[in-house]
Amino acid sequence: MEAIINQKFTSQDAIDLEDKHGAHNYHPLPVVLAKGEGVYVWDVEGKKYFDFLSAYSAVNQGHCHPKIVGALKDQAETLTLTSRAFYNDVLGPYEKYITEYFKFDKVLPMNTGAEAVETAIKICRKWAYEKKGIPENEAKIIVCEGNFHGRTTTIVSFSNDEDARKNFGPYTPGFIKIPYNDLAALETALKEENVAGLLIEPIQGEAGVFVPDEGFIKKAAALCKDADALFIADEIQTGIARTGGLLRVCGDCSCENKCEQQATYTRPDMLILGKAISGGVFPVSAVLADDGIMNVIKPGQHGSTFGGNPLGAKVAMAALDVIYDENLIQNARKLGNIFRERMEKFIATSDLIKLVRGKGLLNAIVINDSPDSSTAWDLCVALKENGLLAKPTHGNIIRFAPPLVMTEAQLHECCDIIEKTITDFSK
Ligand code: IF1
Repeated sequence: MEAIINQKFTSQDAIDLEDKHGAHNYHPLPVVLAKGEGVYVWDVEGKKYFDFLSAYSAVNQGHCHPKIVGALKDQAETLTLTSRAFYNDVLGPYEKYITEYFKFDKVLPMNTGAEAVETAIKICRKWAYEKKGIPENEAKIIVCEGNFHGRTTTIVSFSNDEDARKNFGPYTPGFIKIPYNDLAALETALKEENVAGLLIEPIQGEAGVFVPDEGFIKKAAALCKDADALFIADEIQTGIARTGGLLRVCGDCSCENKCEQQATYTRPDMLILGKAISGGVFPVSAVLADDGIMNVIKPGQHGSTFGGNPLGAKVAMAALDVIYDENLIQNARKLGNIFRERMEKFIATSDLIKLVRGKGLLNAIVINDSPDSSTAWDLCVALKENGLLAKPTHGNIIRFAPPLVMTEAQLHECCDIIEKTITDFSK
């Protein structure tokens, strides 16, 4: 066994090993990465690529950020895990840090995004029974068609992606599904009996970076408030500067600092964060809420062995520091505008691409071909050959989400690669 750890493998070896020994729950692009730094990753053979996925928006701060990795190293040599059976000297400071950062009374720390979503669902239900007076076991949570919130049995119960859902039943009841971006449908659903809350992505990622109408989120939150239902924002993918605000619920404001001072800010009753909260260095997720909601959870009622561990807590503080240290909110907004402007100009000349959409540096191009064709996949393979890594998503869409530490010159270089690849592909 020792031999395999030190052995040198080619890319093909690594692919073969995964194929033989790993469950086939993914279909990756054929590239094997061995190193990352900032906006770049390198494969086993030493070829360099721009990373235009950022591990699904987890690596917003760039690969192997020295401040974040430094925090990891220091804490790893000091104390990694105590469990919550005992206090540790990092969790308290982290909880103060993150609640001040996002302006909520309390945080409940978890590890993965799906766990944080599950946590929010549990808190919402408990709040509904104990504060809103909904009869036990009757609480309903509104969700949207095309949602992606993770892969637990409860979460896939309200997915409408057949791959994610089929044959994983029996499904958890208690969810009402409405179309995304449909205020009338939300208003109707909120009139049903025993509605506890709305769980929503401010931009739908998996659905193909679907941006709702201007003002939709603000109005949806207001409708929830009127109906005494919790507005629960899943910002796991959209949050932490990705979409050009600290959070997407901050809207398209032009604030330079903390976004809650802006008139456009919509404050969710519960905020769910994951991915980039640790810069992709370690699994860290969180649910934030004020006391009136969070205090329904008492000792023994929820938890996790690793949730709130000192290693993750230190990493998260460093990763959140980097957002303001390096002006990543402003950079994401500026580069996003440049990216969409260039793509729009290019699309006007291309029959292959229909449109570009997104906010900040969470963008997608929609391909002018049947959703079942392999064009998006083939284009991503061609992009890879030309030194840029992106991933196709449902219905012939390619998501473009580079690390937010990219420079303007690098972004233009990337746009050149994308335009040249599409032009050559169309020939
Ligand atoms: C995979 C998509 C991205 C998420 C939102 C919760 C979670 C996610 C809004 C769960 C996770 C991922 C996971 C990844 C694919 C991916 C994804 F294509 F499916 F939609 F990012 F765009 N809420 N998103 O986006 O977080 O438990 O994974 O930490 O491989 O499943 P997790």
